[in-house]
Order: sequence, then C-alpha cells, then structure tokens
Amino acid sequence: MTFRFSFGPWNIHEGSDPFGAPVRSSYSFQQKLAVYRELGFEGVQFHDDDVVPDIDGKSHAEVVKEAAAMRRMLDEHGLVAEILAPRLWDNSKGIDGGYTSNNAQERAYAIDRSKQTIDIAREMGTDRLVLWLAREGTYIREAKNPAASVHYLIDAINQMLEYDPAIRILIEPKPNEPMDHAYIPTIGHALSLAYSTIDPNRVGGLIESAHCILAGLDPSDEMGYALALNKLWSVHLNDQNGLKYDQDKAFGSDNLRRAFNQVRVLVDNDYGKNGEFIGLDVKVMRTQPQEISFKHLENSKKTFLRLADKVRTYDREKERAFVEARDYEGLDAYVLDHLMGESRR
Ligand code: 3MF
Ligand code: MG
Ligand code: MG
Repeated sequence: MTFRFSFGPWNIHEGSDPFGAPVRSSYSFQQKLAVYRELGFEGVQFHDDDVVPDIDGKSHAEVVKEAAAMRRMLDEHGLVAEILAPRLWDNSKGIDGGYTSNNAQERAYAIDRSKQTIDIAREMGTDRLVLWLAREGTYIREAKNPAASVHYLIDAINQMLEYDPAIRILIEPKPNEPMDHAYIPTIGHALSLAYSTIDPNRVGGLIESAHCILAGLDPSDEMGYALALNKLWSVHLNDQNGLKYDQDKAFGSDNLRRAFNQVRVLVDNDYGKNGEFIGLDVKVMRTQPQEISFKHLENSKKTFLRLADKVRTYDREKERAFVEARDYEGLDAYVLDHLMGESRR
C-alpha cells in the first residue's frame, strides 16, 4: 500500500501563541510549496483565503481567476489541492458562529462564503470541502437555541449540496476551543447531521486525532466508526497530551500505542483506496529556530510509515490465539513487545 500525504500551509508557522508574539520569521508561500516535495508530501490543504487573500468583496470572476493561478502554481510544483475550508472563524461576521449565529445576515454571509469556497475548490480540482465548525457552539448555554442550531447547520449544508451537485462535504468535529462547547463535538454527531441532509452520500467526515482525545475518546475507535460507514474521507493525524489546550503535537509523540492503533484501523480498513490522503494537522514547538521548523512534519510522516510497517508485521495468528483464549494480558504484552521491537524473556 502506498500512502499519499498532505498538510496545510499553516503547519509551517511563526510560533505565536495566545501568550506571545511570533518568534520566527515567515516563509513565503512559494518557499512552503517547495518544502512539500522535499519532505515527500503531495497534497495541500487550503483555507479559502490562503488561495484568495482578502476574499470579501472580490467578484466571482476575480475569485475564480486567483484560484486558477494557484492551481497552476501547484501544477508547477507537482502538487494537488486536497481540501478547501472556509475560514469563517477568523471573520468579524463569524464572531458568534456563522451558520448558527442568531443574526440572519451573519448566517447568510457564512453560507455565501461557503459557496465561494466551493467555487475555489472546483477550480482547484478538488471535490472536498471541509467544515471545521469552530465557533458553532456557545460560551454560555443560554446564548443560543441548541435545537434550532442543528437545523441551521442542516439547512446550510443542504444549500451547499444544492449549489454544486459534485461537491462533497467533510465535517471536522471538535468538542471545544475556541468555544466552551461545540454543537458537533464528535464524528457521531457529524454523521447524524450527514444523514439528515438532502444527499447523505455527499456528506462525511474528517477526523483529527487531538479532537477525539479532547472529547475523552479514542481516535482509532472514532476512525473505525466512520470507516464502517464509508464516511472517513480525510484525517488530521497529530497527538495531544490529555485534556488541555489543543496541542497539535507531532503524530505519535505523546502516545505511540494510540498512534499504532490509528494506523492499524486505517490500514485494516483500506483507508486510501479512493484516493484519501494521510493528512497531518501539526504544529512545531515554539522553541524551534526557523531553519529547523519542519521537523514535526518529517517526524510525523516517518512515525506513520514506521507504524504502518509494525501493522504489516503484526502477527494476526498470535492475536487470534490470545483473543480466543481471552488472554488479554498476553495480547497486551505481545503488542508492547512488537512495538518495542523485542520479545519478552
Ligand atoms: C482545525 C483545522 C483547520 C484549522 C487549522 C488552523 C480546516 O483543526 O484543521 O481547519 O484552520 O487547524 O488553525
Ligand atoms: Mg487541533
Ligand atoms: Mg484539524
């Protein structure tokens, strides 16, 4: 099995956090594109305004022209666009959530901007629109009507599906941050939303490891749930040390066994057979000097490939025998030995 890897340009960043300004100077977009190939990545994940800066106020013709120019730039680098995501959370009109805002004009803006993102996706040659529902939730429960909000979300997705008969929508769930509580915290929530739309076949999910961990859930079981329903259309592999701020650590850097199980469920279920990418959503540590600030990408990819090898060489017969005897202690020890590359004396 060969894997196609992707990441978003935001994964190469200047190191600012809520408590401190940037610590590294910026790489230009061209420099970032050059890094993709060097590190063995083929897919680029985009926000709408990565492709069309200052998108508000630009005409349809301008948006399409700029998207076409970006596509040519990707072609020159031998890269493809994997996904497009409307960056609604960064806009003053999305301050209280776009699709679920109490304000009808803000809801309309969110839908219009999503349609514009679909135009960009079409021009860039991808049918995958990602909705990270960042601010679709509340800081205090009384601020919005949770049942009405679900209907607003379904209505918004329906309008996107109607707008382009070829577009597919990937919902990226996250339980909290930036909001106190999000309305679509898990893949189960995301998929029940999918089945409530006018075309469930075109609505699926993107699962980020860290978001599952923040919900107190295991990423491999969440992935298994979506895979069973043929709804896992992209992933944001990364890692997270418990229930704290969203860390986006390098894949496997916190819990190697949890990472092994994610690779296992992906490989066992033939993830990638329809061209799905192994996507990363990782942030390098703030301490890294600029010239070595790509290591988190390199390390995550290497860890994935090494774990894929561990999945390939994992002894299924042994597993079957342990399971049959219900010797889960034996199975546990075998998995640890296998991951550590040694056998127990
Ligand atoms: C959230 C996402 C992205 C964010 C990105 C930048 C598609 O987990 O994956 O949305 O924009 O993380 O902060
Ligand atoms: Mg994250
Ligand atoms: Mg993500």
